[in-house]
Amino acid sequence: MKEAFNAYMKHAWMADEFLPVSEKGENSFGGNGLTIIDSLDTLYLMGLSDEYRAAKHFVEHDFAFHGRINVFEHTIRVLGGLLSAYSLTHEGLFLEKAELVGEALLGAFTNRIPCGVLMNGICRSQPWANGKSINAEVGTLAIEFVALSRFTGDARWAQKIDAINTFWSERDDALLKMFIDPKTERMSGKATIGGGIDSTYEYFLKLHKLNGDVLAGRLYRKFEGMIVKELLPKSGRVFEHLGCFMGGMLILGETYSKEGLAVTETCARMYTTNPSGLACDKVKLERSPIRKTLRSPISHENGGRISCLSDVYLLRPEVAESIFYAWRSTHDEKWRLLATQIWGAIKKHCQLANGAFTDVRYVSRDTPQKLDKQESWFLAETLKYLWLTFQPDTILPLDEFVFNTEAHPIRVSHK
Ligand code: DMJ
Repeated sequence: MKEAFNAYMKHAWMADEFLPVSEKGENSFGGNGLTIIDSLDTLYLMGLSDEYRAAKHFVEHDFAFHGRINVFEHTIRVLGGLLSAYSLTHEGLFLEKAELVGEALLGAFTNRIPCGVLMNGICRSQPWANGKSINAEVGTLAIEFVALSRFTGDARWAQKIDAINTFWSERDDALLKMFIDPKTERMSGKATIGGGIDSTYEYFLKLHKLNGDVLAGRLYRKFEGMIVKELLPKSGRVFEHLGCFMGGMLILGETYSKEGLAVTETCARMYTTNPSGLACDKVKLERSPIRKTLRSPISHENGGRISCLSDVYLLRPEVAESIFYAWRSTHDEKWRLLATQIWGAIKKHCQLANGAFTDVRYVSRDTPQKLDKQESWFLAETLKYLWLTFQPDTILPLDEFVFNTEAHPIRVSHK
């Protein structure tokens, strides 16, 4: 974390993202210092005090919330990052800035279903979504909005989430679909557990854990059963790395923790069975991998062959995340061994001489090729979950904190 963040500080300070091979920044999210805000809590938790101080100084003196706002990404990374920093430090500065961000995000609600993009305060959809909102853009605001209302005492954000949850409860008889028309409220497209829908399901459970929301708890139980029946990684299925968060979600939900642990094993195999030790971003499972259990954390014997459909590793966190939940729920050393193994491959293939880490391609070969992006989620999530797997459970106990989908811990309301 220290090396990755220092490289960003040196070459891309205040830019949204870091291109570590070119050694320059890129303002892909409106120029709001996204990487800094996404990294705040990790720096704080790991005790990297010089870097944390610089990041806090940025929030205090340089942070402005402007430009093209991606409602989903800015909610989970910027609003979530600020609320988490506030949850951990109780410093009013972070809540003040979170409120500023929350105020702008309210512009997405010209309808009950929010739009995906704000251009100078005007609602737009993602260019590729044909006027529709993406499911996860609608379902993944709940933790941040409800926490913001609780911390500020201003109910406006929580009211938006109540209205969205009513929308879900009117459609809870089948798995959710990818697109929602904000005007007609019609849902269309495919039902998956991968990108575009993933975190909607996660947030039902986490909102229930955050404040005991009864409707969210009921929705989670209903959808969880359908997910286990229809969307587990099984033979013949295509599965995205993004979908691997499902292991951790099922473990946290407890009813299907056995299935969650099995999903996590399968997802870990996406790394351990690849020659580079890094996972492909999308795979096909050739034969049911969750029928048997893993005998050794580094054995490749269980389950079927995994073939690579998208030969890149984008520093994604979902497998490290599920391993963290698996560790917390079982304390079985095999999860720490898997985390060590995954971390070794990341360090070997993704780290550059300047200390930064980058996305890579050709992970199905022995030696992947370096691309040119240090994703901000690598600092917010991947490194945090790997690190937490080796910390005592008293660091961020799961009955006191809920992690948003960008791994930003928010304190639950009864604590
Ligand atoms: C992160 O921004 C979040 O975890 C999100 O929910 C999904 N995509 C990325 C990481 O892969």
